Amino acid sequence: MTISCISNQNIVYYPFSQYHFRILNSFKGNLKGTMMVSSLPPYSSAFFRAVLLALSVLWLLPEMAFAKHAAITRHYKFDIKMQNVTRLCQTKNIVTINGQFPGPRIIAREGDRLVVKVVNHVQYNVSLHWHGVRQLRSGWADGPAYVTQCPIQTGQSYVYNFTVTGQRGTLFWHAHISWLRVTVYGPIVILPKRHASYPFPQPFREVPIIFGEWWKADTETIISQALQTGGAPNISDAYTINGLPGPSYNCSAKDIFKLKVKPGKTYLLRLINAALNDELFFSIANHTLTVVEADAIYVKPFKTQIALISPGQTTNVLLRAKSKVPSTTFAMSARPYATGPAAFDNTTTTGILEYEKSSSASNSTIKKLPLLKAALPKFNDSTFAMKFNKKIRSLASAKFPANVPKKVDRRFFFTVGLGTLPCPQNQACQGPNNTKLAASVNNVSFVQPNIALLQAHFFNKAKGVFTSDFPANPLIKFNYTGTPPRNIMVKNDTKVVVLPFNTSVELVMQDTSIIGAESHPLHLHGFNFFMVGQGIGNFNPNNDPAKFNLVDPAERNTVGVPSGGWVAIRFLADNPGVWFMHCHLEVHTSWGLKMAWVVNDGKGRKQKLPPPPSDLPKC
Ligand SMILES: *[C@@H]1O[C@H](CO)[C@@H](O)[C@H](O)[C@H]1NC(C)=O
Ligand SMILES: *[C@@H]1O[C@H](CO)[C@@H](O)[C@H](O)[C@H]1NC(C)=O
Ligand SMILES: *[C@@H]1O[C@H](CO)[C@@H](O)[C@H](O)[C@H]1NC(C)=O
Ligand SMILES: *[C@@H]1O[C@H](CO)[C@@H](O)[C@H](O)[C@H]1NC(C)=O
Ligand SMILES: *[C@@H]1O[C@H](CO)[C@@H](O)[C@H](O)[C@H]1NC(C)=O
Ligand SMILES: *[C@@H]1O[C@H](CO)[C@@H](O)[C@H](O)[C@H]1NC(C)=O
Ligand SMILES: *[C@@H]1O[C@H](CO)[C@@H](O)[C@H](O)[C@H]1NC(C)=O
Ligand SMILES: *[C@@H]1O[C@H](CO)[C@@H](O)[C@H](O)[C@H]1NC(C)=O
Ligand SMILES: *[C@@H]1O[C@H](CO)[C@@H](O)[C@H](O)[C@H]1NC(C)=O
Ligand SMILES: *[C@@H]1O[C@H](CO)[C@@H](O)[C@H](O)[C@H]1NC(C)=O
Ligand SMILES: *[C@@H]1O[C@H](CO)[C@@H](O)[C@H](O)[C@H]1NC(C)=O
Ligand SMILES: *[C@@H]1O[C@H](CO)[C@@H](O)[C@H](O)[C@H]1NC(C)=O
Ligand SMILES: [Cu+2]
Repeated sequence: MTISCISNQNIVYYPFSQYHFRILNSFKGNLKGTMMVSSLPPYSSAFFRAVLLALSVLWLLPEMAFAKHAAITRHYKFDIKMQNVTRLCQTKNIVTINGQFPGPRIIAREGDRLVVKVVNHVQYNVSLHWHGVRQLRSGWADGPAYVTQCPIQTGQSYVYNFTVTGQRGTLFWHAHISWLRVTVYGPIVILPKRHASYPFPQPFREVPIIFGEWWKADTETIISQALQTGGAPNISDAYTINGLPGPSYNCSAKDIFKLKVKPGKTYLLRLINAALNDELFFSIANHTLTVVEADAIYVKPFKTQIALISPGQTTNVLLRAKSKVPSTTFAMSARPYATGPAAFDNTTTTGILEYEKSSSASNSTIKKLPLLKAALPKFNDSTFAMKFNKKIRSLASAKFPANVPKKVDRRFFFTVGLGTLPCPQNQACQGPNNTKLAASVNNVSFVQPNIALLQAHFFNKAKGVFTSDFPANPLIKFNYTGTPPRNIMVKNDTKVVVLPFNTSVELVMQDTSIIGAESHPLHLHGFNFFMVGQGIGNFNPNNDPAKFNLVDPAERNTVGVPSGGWVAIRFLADNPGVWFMHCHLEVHTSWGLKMAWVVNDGKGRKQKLPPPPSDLPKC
């Protein structure tokens, strides 16, 4: 059953709006596609009640007829267009979807098909990635430019068509070319199947909290300047919560995200880190968060005052409002967890949590309430980071098992970190010792090809595009977390690892101290993996595997390789295609900290990648 509709995205992200899922909560079991409304006035609940009423009547019949097999197709139309947006006293023309910043919210239930028609009206080449969606046998819809598709060029369009299988929670979508994701991003909300409930108490409201990063200058200029000079790109001017920097920045008194809560109620905050280059600590003053989900997988609930969330990660937390209306408001703040050698944006973004007074209260009394500050760890608190990441465990229940691969077919050991490239002749470079800064995996700094790897693979035209000899181990062994070797030059190349279908993979990723140890949030496309182990210093293949957690490890798509340490992951290569793996600090991806896994077709009918859709963009 297909429903054609366009979503009602305009209620989101208004300064002072609550950005609540009123739609979801009003619809309850009756969520059906999205609404045929393209442009709405700023938030008006009366208006929405009217629309919802109309829609629920409209959908009453199909709802009953299809109650048994609930999976449906949801259509979205994404127009990529420029929009003037003012932040920090400056107006900037940014790339957006449908003129919205942050972009529209995608809502689906587990099992639904999503069909997103993307039309590019801007001067840039663009592709979109549905971050964390497994894309089972739908690799053509994954989106990283020159990996699974050529970019959508100006004036062209592409339909992303995929189902959401075996996932529920929060993910997000973002541009996947150059640095355009700085403004091109939005939430993906995956609800449980109809009549399925959460493995935690049903929240009263659900609220996406997307962290972003804002530059006053043009970010495409910033990254191309940096790649030219070989130096580090200019740092951002602010972080944002749902696109709003908040009161700690100049000119931002009106650009504050406010969350209004009712006393005694429980809220589900869907945290998403869409910042380009910074892992973030997040805390709400005088409130405790209960983590219930990470990367669209339920986790064993645990309480914490502070959450750590890396770019590319999503985390659902429950927030229980105090039972009585307090006489203060509470800061919801985020600032970076930073371990690297480079300068970073050390500012703090703040939203405000305030309690709704019973009906008669006026605006002015709320405004006068003092704001309680949130306490956050030191920027380089790696002890907190390690502890927090250890607490994230799969539910590993009968209903939500942790299917950790127990046997391993192939083992890989990858170093991840920085390095240098020689400075072109007749140029001065800003990297160490007149070099260009670079980054690599096993000393291979990935060079983007001119056509998509997946096309080259599918049509047997790899020659001249990529080679299949990506090293399974570092070519030169050294004390990865000790004194770096004399030669820290990387080699740039386009190499992949080829895996037979259903290979069970164990991968240890080891940070290096070259130029500086640093935490790297590594993101794998096409799979969830289990984080079976982590540690500080060099991975020890004799002692460390015995300590691996094969019972209830976190199942994720993005994991922080600890600064000066290692992480071990396992995944089953059960999805044919070409799957990108890269650091989700965009600057490191730009420098080459990326590679790809080619997973061949299996023998079975349902183990093969179908041919590309006819509208797949051409290079
Ligand atoms: C943005 O502002 C500039 C300068 O005021 C204007 O020329 C341009 O048309 C605006 N663009 C959009 C998309 O509104
Ligand atoms: C999406 O993919 C499904 C399965 O391949 C196909 O049946 C459907 O026609 C596609 N829809 C569009 C709009 O391309
Ligand atoms: C980056 O910062 C440098 C030094 O402050 C400045 O000269 C340059 O113009 C900045 N680049 C951009 C694109 O703003
Ligand atoms: C904020 O504005 C004040 C006064 O104009 C200025 O001194 C200060 O440098 C500004 N701060 C930032 C972060 O721009
Ligand atoms: C909130 O503040 C109250 C009063 O100071 C204190 O008793 C309580 O422990 C605090 N709770 C949290 C979660 O910080
Ligand atoms: C942020 O960095 C600047 C420049 O290095 C420094 O002057 C400032 O004290 C730092 N602020 C914080 C909160 O650490
Ligand atoms: C509260 O503020 C809104 C706009 O910010 C205004 O429309 C409304 O009249 C105010 N209500 C009271 C009771 O002051
Ligand atoms: C963390 O930063 C502080 C300065 O803010 C420094 O004194 C300390 O050595 C750093 N710790 C680590 C582990 O780098
Ligand atoms: C830069 O050169 C100096 C002297 O040759 C050397 O000691 C240092 O290790 C080099 N640094 C890097 C990052 O290559
Ligand atoms: C690696 O270097 C670190 C830091 O100097 C040192 O503590 C450690 O013992 C070294 N490890 C090995 C295996 O040599
Ligand atoms: C690869 O490295 C060489 C220097 O070794 C450099 O000249 C070339 O521009 C690099 N290519 C890319 C695409 O980065
Ligand atoms: C856009 O992509 C096409 C195909 O790869 C390429 O030929 C063209 O140079 C790109 N244009 C820009 C502005 O990057
Ligand atoms: Cu990195």
